[in-house]
Amino acid sequence: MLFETPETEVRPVGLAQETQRGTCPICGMGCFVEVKVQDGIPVRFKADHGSPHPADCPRAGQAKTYHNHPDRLNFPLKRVGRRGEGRWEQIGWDQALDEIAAKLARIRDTHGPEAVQTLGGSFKGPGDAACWRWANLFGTPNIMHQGKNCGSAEYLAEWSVYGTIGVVGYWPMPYVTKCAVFWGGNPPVPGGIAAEKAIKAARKAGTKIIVIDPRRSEAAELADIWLRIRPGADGALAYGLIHVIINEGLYDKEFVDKWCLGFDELRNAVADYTPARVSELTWLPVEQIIEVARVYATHKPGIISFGLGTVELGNATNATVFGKAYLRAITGNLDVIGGQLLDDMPEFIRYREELHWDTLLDHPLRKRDNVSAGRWPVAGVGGMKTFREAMARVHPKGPGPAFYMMCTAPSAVWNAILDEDPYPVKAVIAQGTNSLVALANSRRIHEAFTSANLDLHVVMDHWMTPHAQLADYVLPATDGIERPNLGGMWGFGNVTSAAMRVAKPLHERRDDYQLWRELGNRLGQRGQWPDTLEEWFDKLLEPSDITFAELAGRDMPWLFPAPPTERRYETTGFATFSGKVELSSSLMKRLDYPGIPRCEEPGWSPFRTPDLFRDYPLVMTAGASSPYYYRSQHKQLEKMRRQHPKAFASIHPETAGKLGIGNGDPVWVETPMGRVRQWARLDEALHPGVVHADGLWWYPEQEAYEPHLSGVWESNINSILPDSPDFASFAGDNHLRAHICRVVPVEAGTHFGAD
Ligand SMILES: Nc1nc2c(c(=O)[nH]1)N[C@H]1C(S)=C(S)[C@@H](COP(=O)(O)OP(=O)(O)OC[C@H]3O[C@@H](n4cnc5c(=O)[nH]c(N)nc54)[C@H](O)[C@@H]3O)O[C@H]1N2
Ligand SMILES: Nc1nc2c(c(=O)[nH]1)N[C@H]1C(S)=C(S)[C@@H](COP(=O)(O)OP(=O)(O)OC[C@H]3O[C@@H](n4cnc5c(=O)[nH]c(N)nc54)[C@H](O)[C@@H]3O)O[C@H]1N2
Ligand code: SF4
Ligand SMILES: [Mo]
Repeated sequence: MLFETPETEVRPVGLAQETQRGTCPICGMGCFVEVKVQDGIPVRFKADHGSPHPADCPRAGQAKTYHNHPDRLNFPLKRVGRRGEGRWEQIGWDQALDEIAAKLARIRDTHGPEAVQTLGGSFKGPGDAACWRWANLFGTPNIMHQGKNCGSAEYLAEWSVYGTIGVVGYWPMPYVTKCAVFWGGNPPVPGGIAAEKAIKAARKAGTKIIVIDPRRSEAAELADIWLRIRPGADGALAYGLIHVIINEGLYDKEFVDKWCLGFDELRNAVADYTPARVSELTWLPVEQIIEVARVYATHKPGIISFGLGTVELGNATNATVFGKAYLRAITGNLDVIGGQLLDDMPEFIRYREELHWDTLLDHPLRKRDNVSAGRWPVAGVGGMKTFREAMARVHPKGPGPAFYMMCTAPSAVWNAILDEDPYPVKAVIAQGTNSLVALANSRRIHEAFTSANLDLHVVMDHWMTPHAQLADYVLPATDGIERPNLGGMWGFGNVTSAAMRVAKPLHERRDDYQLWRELGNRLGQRGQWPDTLEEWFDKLLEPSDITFAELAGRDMPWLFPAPPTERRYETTGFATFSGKVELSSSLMKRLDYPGIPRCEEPGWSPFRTPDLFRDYPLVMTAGASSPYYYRSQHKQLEKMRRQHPKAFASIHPETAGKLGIGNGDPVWVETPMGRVRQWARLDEALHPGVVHADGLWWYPEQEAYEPHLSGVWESNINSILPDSPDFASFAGDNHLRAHICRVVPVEAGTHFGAD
């Protein structure tokens, strides 16, 4: 890099305590640490076992290294060369903010506020919510963050069918939950030791554990029944399970008669999904399909989990996520303790009000819906209004985590920049996302980010990522130890935890919140933004009559909602237009979707594109979470790299043998869009026809600038995945798992692309 980073400038902190409670700086999960602070410098981190979620994942030991890493971004940078050339000038925050605000004002005045697109990542803490609040006040409906890909389809399906989200945050309750289905989710990795213990305890107490996953995942290891499904066949499986449950009369007749509309339509929709046909489509034995249907329907109460493996399947996502919702409903598992309790936002935090739901829906400057609403109405402002209307009786203040749902579809963002379709997007402000690595069709994203059409591109991050390298301004963000944290900022989850800022930010790092506050103040939003993040937290906590500092200072620094009660629908009805569970959704019909989705194959698949499958004869899924990384992150941490040094393509030994590939060999993973290099890892537990490719790889140790961009074209599977709108789910998200590929050995002596 062409700028200097002073090594050791640390400001005094002046905090008296030696050992303090804070949040782990490494990822947005915000787990609690005990930190020893000496002369204002955090010198030792330990998991805080007296807290609700101690920092004890495999990355936790890297807290100090992460916080002090020499490659961290510490100063605002302004591009002086071409985009991607890697030439930067260090500037002050005021200059950066003045220039960015002036450009935004010009863009707003010329093209309208909708010409500004924000991009966010996986959950990163309070900056995310501040971003949505800012976008709302500014008047742009073009908000995109990774929640689009990591869940929106599943939540929208739940909203459409029963009006409230039931899938988040519930674990099997030992002795109460009789069956837990982990479908496309692998809790022991995202949830760590606590999740593993919870599953083990439940199983010991008699809960039947079912895991549906093409890989023998950590969760599969703990299961009574593991369904090694073909990636992307989940919709067929869901419809097949419903078929068996209806045919065998195992559904909850009383609940269905009294509370469900559209049962006959559902029965017809699944009529063709006989166990024999589903077996052919899923590559699962007929007996196993029937067994799982019976076990789930007869062991009640039961839960079916959220899972990324079921929401990133493109066209196949639709029947999968709706199918999961129907299964919960027709078995009478909705809103019962130990089953799928329906969750809404807790009242102890002023979240909805602070995010200005109403102004978002009717902003005076905003004339247009987001750039993807034409194609996917469900994820636009208009769609949001329809959902809100349907839910009004039960959720008068509006639904819970609504911003999550309103995100623009990624493919539509690139079209808006490159083709000005349906209207121009001229500015991108990206915070906490490495979109060039994380989203499908990286080449098109690269084209958009380097396009002359884009007048302004700002990135705020901890590191100079391949995405940041293409920005005009790069801004340094604080991490969890040097900023305060109020957990639960995406509005999910019903526990809110608080932790103070433990150390003063190093160098010129600033809270993500401050980017939005400072831009807001320069753009006509004065009076809307408390000066500090701590003060904003105070405002959010007003309904609880507690300040942020008081909450964080408690021995038990978290707020729990009232204990759950069940069957609340008996007094309120469900939060749908009819007040019933709508197996055929009237809301979806109003938005021009079918009431019950058709079960579709993913865009490329053995059954949908058999000709293509002859050339690419393996089914590929990509990007399952690794315990050593959080999505694209942490590749800078040497100790993690020792555990998982590069991108691996897991393949069955028999298949590898036929292809002349040995364990550890470099291989090309090829799709119809191109190839990337990964390293073979032999895995006997996989189906011989299935490959798992590591996702989100880049190599921070390689040259950061064009054409290398830290090796972004080398192993990153998303550079060879399509982002065709035709491949997206009904929510417009990227299709990131369940494709087809071929795997071939890398010829000896091959040099990779850029060098
Ligand atoms: N093929 C395939 N693609 C996938 C997936 C898959 O399974 N398969 N998974 C998808 C999913 S679920 C997700 S969530 C996305 C993830 O996509 P992204 O969110 O874009 O990626 P992350 O790796 O989570 O983080 C992005 C950046 O945030 C920065 N960061 C971390 N903390 C902070 C902070 O506090 N402030 C700021 N400003 N920056 C911070 C990190 O340094 C990192 O560069 O990828 C998606 N892409
Ligand atoms: N350590 C760690 N923790 C994380 C993350 C991380 O990267 N690392 N990422 C965070 C983020 S952003 C998210 S969204 C959550 C996600 O958490 P989870 O929902 O648990 O997601 P993953 O572990 O990515 O994927 C779950 C499983 O889906 C399986 N799968 C792949 N394709 C298919 C398919 O076609 N059908 C089915 N049924 N299953 C399939 C994979 O093999 C994998 O085991 O985790 C969060 N926590
Ligand atoms: S790295 Fe993330 S998940 Fe692991 S302890 Fe730290 S905050 Fe928690
Ligand atoms: Mo995610």
